Amino acid sequence: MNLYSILEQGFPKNPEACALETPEGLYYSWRDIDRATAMIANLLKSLKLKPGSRIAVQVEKSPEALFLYLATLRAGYVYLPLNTAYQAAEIQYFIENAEPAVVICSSKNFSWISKIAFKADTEHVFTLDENRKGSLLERAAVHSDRFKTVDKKEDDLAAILYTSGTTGRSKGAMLTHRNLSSNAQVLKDFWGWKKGDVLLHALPIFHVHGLFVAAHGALLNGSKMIWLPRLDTSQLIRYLPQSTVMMGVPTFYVRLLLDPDFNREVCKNMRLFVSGSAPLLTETFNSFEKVSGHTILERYGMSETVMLVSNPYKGKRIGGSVGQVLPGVQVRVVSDQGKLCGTNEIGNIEVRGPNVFKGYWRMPEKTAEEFTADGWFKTGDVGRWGGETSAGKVPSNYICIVGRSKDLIISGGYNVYPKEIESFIDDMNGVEESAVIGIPHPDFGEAVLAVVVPKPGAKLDSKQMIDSLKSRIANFKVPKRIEIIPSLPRNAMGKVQKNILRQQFT
Ligand code: MCA
Ligand code: AMP
Repeated sequence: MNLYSILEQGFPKNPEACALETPEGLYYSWRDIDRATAMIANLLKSLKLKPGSRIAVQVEKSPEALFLYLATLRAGYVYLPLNTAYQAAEIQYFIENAEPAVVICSSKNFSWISKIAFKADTEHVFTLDENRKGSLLERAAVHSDRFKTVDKKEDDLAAILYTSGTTGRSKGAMLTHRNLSSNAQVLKDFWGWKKGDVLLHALPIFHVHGLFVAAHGALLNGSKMIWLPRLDTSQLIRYLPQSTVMMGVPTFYVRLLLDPDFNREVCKNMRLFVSGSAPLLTETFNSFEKVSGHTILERYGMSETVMLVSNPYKGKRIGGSVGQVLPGVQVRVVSDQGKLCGTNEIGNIEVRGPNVFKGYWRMPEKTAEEFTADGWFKTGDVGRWGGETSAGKVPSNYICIVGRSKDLIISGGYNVYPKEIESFIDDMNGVEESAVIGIPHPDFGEAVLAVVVPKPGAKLDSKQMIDSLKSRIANFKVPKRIEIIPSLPRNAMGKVQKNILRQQFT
């Protein structure tokens, strides 16, 4: 059992059919996917890596970046994608923690990334650029275009996805071939993938949403993907008439609605719009229905669990609810006292099933903490069955997410952990302490805002602080605004009252 072999079963009979199309006018057939992934898999095999070796990848989105992922699966190694926004300190942590045997990066970052990698005993560093250049493809070009996909056990690792932690450093969620293949197969039926579907793909491919939900869906269905390098609303509008399925974070839908060229006509061939990774406002859900004639299907997932809950394809999709539990997955809502919640009672969402990850990479204690004694994974999300949203009454088999027990901000679909940003700010000259909060943002859903207390007598310049953070952490984590105040509000226990700060600065 290898996830690639399962996806391959869905490839169309005609290998010359178009599998990927890019806005530059490049077309790749299914045969091209087979041959390119075979060549890269042969290159990886020639390196004689240890079983279970990690292949860490920080490259811009391109068809070849997708082939690299698929080749890693074929060769039986573990894929470790990294957000292209990550900077040196972040990359250093991931490489030191995961100890990849191979690192692949953009040529422009080779000098600093290779230094970090070789210091961490990585044996090979290759480059891959958006324009099909770089040492990875040069080296792969001399290898055979045939490769027998390596057999894997269902419990073998296919990928590690780093997710930031509420305390301490990021944790690598270990996903197995079974986690990913079972989820892809369930979604194929649940979302009614059918012959002739064309996926409009504009998400990044270093996270679950773009790589495992969107790309797996199209591959398993043998569907062509229109492969856009990033979100660009005019490109979406250009390609929507040729597409039937699109997946995006809520910002995709907010931006489409702001574009005067977006209308029903553009969506006339569309079958399905999926939203996830962050809450979709009912206002966006309703306006989208009005303007496009399509009801967005919202679903809910996590790096650790892939997809667990989704609004139905055929039944009623409800704004403000993430939908029903997917087939084969179990979800429960539990009170802080450990009692199962009934309809409309708010509690912690927990999940069990073939989709739930194997644990955090080299963190057995952290893994144990995140599971209950009877084997349920604690999502850190807070929700309820049924109840009511602004769209009306919600049936009791639908979940509504009402908040998070974890201190997490989701900005444009990217997770930002306040603790990480606070520790960077607290290390700055003249800073006594800080509190990082999320405030509503019309484009990103939530935006990062930092409230900072200066040391006595110190003068802080918020613009300079933002500039300094920009050079050290991924851009989406940098506060959009820094507010300087004399002291942070605290409760009787001495805990910072972030709810008061949110009220004050929203
Ligand atoms: C870019 N910027 C952001 C974000 N993205 N700021 C806050 N939040 C963001 N998400 C900032 C940049 O730092 C820059 O700031 C300015 O916006 C423009 O940057 P640019 O790269 O041009 O932005 P963009 O291309 O417009 O990107 C916005 C985006 C992108 C399309 C929303 O962030 C995106 O593709 N998000 C999708 C994330 C995703 O795939 N999440 C799935 C996670 P400055 O000018 O100051 O430098 S998987 C997951 O969560 C689970 C499993 C699930 O359920 O799916
Ligand atoms: P990640 O760690 O990037 O995998 O993010 C997972 C988190 O994203 C979940 O625990 C939720 O808090 C959030 N999330 C994903 N989909 C949705 C959704 N449809 N509505 C609300 N939150 C969501």
